[in-house]
Amino acid sequence: MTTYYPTIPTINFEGNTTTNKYAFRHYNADAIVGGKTMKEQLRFAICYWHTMTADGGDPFGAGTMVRNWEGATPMETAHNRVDAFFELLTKLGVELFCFHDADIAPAGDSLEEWFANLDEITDHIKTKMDETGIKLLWNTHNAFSHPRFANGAGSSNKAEVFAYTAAQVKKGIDLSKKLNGTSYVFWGGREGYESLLNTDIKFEQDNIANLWHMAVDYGKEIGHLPQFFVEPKPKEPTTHQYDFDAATTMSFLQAHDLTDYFQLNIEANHATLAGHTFEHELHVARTFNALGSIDANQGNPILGWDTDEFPVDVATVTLAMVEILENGGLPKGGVNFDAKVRRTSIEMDDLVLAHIAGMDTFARGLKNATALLEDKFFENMEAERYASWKGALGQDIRAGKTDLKSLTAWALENGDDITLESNHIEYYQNVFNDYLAK
Ligand code: XLS
Ligand code: NI
Ligand code: NI
Repeated sequence: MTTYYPTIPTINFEGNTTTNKYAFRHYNADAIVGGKTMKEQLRFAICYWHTMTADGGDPFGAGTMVRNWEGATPMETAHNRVDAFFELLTKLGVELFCFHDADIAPAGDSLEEWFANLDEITDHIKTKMDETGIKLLWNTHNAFSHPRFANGAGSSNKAEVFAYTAAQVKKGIDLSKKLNGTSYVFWGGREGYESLLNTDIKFEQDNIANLWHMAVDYGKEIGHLPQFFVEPKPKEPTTHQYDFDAATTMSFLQAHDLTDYFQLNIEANHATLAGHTFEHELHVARTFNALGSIDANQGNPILGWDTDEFPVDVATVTLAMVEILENGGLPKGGVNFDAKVRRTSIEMDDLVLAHIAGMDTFARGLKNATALLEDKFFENMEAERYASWKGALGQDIRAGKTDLKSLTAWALENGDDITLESNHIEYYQNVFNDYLAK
């Protein structure tokens, strides 16, 4: 059988003193951390788009990547990619994957031809899944690249584009059923607007909600209802995206009666584009019981766009893992590397090395977060900070036993004697750093 990675062995755990670059330094799949294996805790997934179809091209220049799966026809390339993808997953020991319809099969000359190509390629994918035990975490539709989506998809000004998108969503759910996918993602793409001079926000948002309800209804009808996720992003490609951040998206889901079927897929780089931290977005999602999955990557603070770099920042990933552990894991989701190698990382083995880096960083984050939680780092600090709420006044307020009149009476008698204690935040930041060094 052809191998696309002839020089790459199966990647094993060797510890951080190893000099073998094709080894995990921290990720030890079967080691127990926090009561479960690292594999169960982290649920790694690899995405098809960056790993199999990105070529390193950017707005200033052509692709740079050297890839060995190009075939004589687009379909031959698509088939080769399936084999190369499953070889990569297997060698890294990653058991979940994600894709867009547009990533896996060429669009051909008509929608009918595209659907036929998708059927053929997913037959191939299914064979590989059966052979390896690798599972589909989520799939999605690409309703943003083709020129027809210039004005959005579900939010388009043209009903015809809405109908075309609906056909892609139906096909996506059919493929999810065929491959027994756990979840299905709606990322906004161009669902947003560039100018209010010509936009009716309520009209467009109602149409998006209508599309999502159709997806739920169709899933029920065919007896395959994946967990739906929305992936918030504040901008890019449109100036104002409707799913700006976790809080905005939750209010949209609540307003349109969709919270029973939709959770959030939080991407690190989208969080920072929204002016938040990754952990903030995860925490907000969690407070709504809606933290479903994550797109693991990181942005570059010096650049203001979605650079989708592999996650290597141990401090951020530690805080993200705290949120994931406090969420009870990501049972319908996973840690999906929505990340691409840099334009200068042109060799095939960079795909391997980049995923090793991301997996090791999350393994470190998991170990650090588990230690922080076991030591009650946050619990103790918060207990101290919120101590006054344990007193008689705080308990009465929380229990709903007070009103503005009774609290005014309290304030008139005692309010001039309020004293504040220090947060000692620098001390806690210093202690937090100890956990990163372990
Ligand atoms: C783009 C998004 C996209 C989604 C899937 O910024 O991250 O890749 O994850 O459509
Ligand atoms: Ni993403
Ligand atoms: Ni993104």
